Amino acid sequence: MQEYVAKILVAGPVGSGKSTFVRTLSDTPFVDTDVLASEDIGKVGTTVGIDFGTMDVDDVRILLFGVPGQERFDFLWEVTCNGAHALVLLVAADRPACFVEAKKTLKFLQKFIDVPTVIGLTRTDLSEEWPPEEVGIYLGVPPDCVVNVDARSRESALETLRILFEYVAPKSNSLRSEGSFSLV
Ligand SMILES: Nc1nc2c(ncn2[C@@H]2O[C@H](COP(=O)(O)OP(=O)(O)OP(=O)(O)O)[C@@H](O)[C@H]2O)c(=O)[nH]1
Ligand SMILES: [Mg+2]
Repeated sequence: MQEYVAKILVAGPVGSGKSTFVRTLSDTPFVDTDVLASEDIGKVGTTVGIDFGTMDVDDVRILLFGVPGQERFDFLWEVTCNGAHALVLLVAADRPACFVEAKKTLKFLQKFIDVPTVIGLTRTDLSEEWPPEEVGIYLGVPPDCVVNVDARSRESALETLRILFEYVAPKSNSLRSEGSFSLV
């Protein structure tokens, strides 16, 4: 029986890997809300609802909520961020134009929540890497809160959560801070 619940919001621009990240991590059947994209966004489907998955780590049940990337769904960002304990903002490294979107999304969410935040740079294998320092400066977050992640890899996605729980959250004191999670 899990004693604690941690609600994690997974946000970021279209195609940054939010649905993939939640699906990769979830131990329970992933709630998928993708539909066929009506325009060319470089992939077949896009999320129009709220992705949901869960995983248990020690005595913590982690609830993963993935929101759509499209700005027209920002009402879902606002609803879903309510009560979130932490934010994972994914940004695709091979789509530099999306960094502007990512910054807008972060600013939008920061109007509603002030929680430990990790920036996950995805798809770095497809593009020249942006140094985390530069991404951090651009997005206005400390550079050590920016990590590379392959959303398709459970190990890599777990590493992002590990950094969030064991490194970023203790600094902000707003998540359990003993660093006792064993995300293996
Ligand atoms: N090569 C590569 N592909 C990745 C990586 N991370 C995610 N992807 C792929 O990038 C795509 C991301 O798609 P989604 O997970 O649907 O993205 P999303 O952020 O949910 O997009 P929307 O719901 O449309 O906002 C998928 O095809 C993933 O397999 C990575 O690190 N490297
Ligand atoms: Mg999605």
